[in-house]
Amino acid sequence: MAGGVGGAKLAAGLQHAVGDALTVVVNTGDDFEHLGLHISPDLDTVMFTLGGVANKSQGWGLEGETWNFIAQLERLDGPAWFRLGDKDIANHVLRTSRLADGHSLSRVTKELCAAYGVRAKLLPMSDDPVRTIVHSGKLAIPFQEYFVKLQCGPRVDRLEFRGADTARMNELLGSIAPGSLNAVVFCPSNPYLSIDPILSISGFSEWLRRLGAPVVAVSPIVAGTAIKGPAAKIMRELGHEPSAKTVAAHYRGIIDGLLIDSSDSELQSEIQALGIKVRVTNTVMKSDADRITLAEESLRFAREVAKR
Ligand code: FO1
Repeated sequence: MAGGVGGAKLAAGLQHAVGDALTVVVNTGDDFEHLGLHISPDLDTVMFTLGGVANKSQGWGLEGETWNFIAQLERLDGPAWFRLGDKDIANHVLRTSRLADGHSLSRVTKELCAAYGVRAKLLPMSDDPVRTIVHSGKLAIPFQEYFVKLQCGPRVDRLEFRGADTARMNELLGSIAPGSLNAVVFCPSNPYLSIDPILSISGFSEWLRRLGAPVVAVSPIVAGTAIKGPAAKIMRELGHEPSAKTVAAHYRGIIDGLLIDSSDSELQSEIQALGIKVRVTNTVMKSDADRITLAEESLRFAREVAKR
């Protein structure tokens, strides 16, 4: 299960490890309509990363991008705050057009993934709309305005996943037979912004339990901070201490094991006291090799957890 950048990196490592045996359930709470285009940022980040064409330094969008469209949009006083690269626009236009033809987001994702040579199966968490809304004081801020326009500035009082109560789980998940998976891995994405929207879909947690597969998560918090993004800031704003222990407590009852970074090894016993098994390893992925090593470590850990 994955959201944006951190999740996509481990998903790429898992794809290297198990190829087309991998299914990635991707958050769509970041999706929004912009300039008449349906934009699915996390699906694109995972797809580009698994297709080997992601802009690694930026964390989103395509490598080798040009920006003629957004420069012209700026000249026209259009909403250039959400930067759309010239090649990236082809992606959004095609997705929007296929959706308008009545195809599902899953179908469109499958077509785009084939075009980008992605071997894993990417599944939007739902084909129905779910939108993350950030409640800050009296404001209800649509996610991309919070994340990009406001640079994650506003204090998060509450997160709403609008539509989650009526959204149906991706129906393709129903075709995964209980007992058929070696592991479920929560990639090191933001627990609140990327994993919770997926878990909020009615029926998802029950489906996960019925699968009977060991569920392990990789902590996105290392030494009290997030590698990238607002996870630590949101933890503090929601009244928690930013640490791998908070991640463990957040996933308690859903995960069987948590992989934490060596720099957090002193948290191992506290987390085990929560009834969650712990693996201490390097969870910071600086290279492709790191992604593969962490992926293989996660799968080994899941097998161990399953045996106990
Ligand atoms: N993130 C930004 O911080 N600034 C941007 O201008 C921006 C543009 C953008 C365009 C397409 C796309 O798929 C993602 C984009 N992102 C941008 C990332 C996006 O905000 C994602 O929601 C985050 O990566 C969080 O998942």
